[in-house]
Amino acid sequence: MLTMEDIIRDGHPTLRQIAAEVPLPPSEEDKQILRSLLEYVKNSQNEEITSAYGLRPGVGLAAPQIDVSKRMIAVHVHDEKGKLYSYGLFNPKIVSHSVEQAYLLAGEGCLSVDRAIPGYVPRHARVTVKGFDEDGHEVKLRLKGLPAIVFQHEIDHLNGIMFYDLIDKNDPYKVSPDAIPIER
Ligand code: K2U
Ligand code: NI
Repeated sequence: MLTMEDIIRDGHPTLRQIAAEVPLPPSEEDKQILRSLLEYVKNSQNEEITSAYGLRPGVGLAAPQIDVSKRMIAVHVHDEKGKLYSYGLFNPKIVSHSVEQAYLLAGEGCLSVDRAIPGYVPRHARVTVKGFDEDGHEVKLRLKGLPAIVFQHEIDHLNGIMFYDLIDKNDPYKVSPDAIPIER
């Protein structure tokens, strides 16, 4: 199982690379990596496992964060109505998005960043994501709220973007007036 020792930290060059497309149908190795990412996120939301292994809780994880520069992400998060979004995706892509923006009121963190960075991270309020599941079948997701934020954070990792890149340096709490605040 993956632990925090497998997660590379800010400053590691892999976090700034553009990750490579995963050839489909996926190899057994790539399927195993995808499964390990989702397993980490699920484990990190289990009190017993997090305390036994010292995991930082998370709702998503991208392959570059374990020093694998391939386009794979895992998300395991509930929306405000309690609906679970649990996905491991190859080659995820935002195919359309709202003009309207949204941001996490609590700001964002990152398992690869060991310090708190204050400020709002403006993101698309709604996104449509296409990707491929571990069997190589296409998945199309229409997302809003916290799941939309999480998928954008993870897809950013595939493009070498860290959440703090998106915080306004001059006014970290600046957001457009019609941006939607989201509780975690
Ligand atoms: O990619 C990662 O580093 C995992 C992040 C993902 C994330 C952070 C902020 C906003 C959206 C996604 C971890 O989940 S950070 C911990 C966390 C836990 C619950 C809600 C938000 C963030
Ligand atoms: Ni992150």
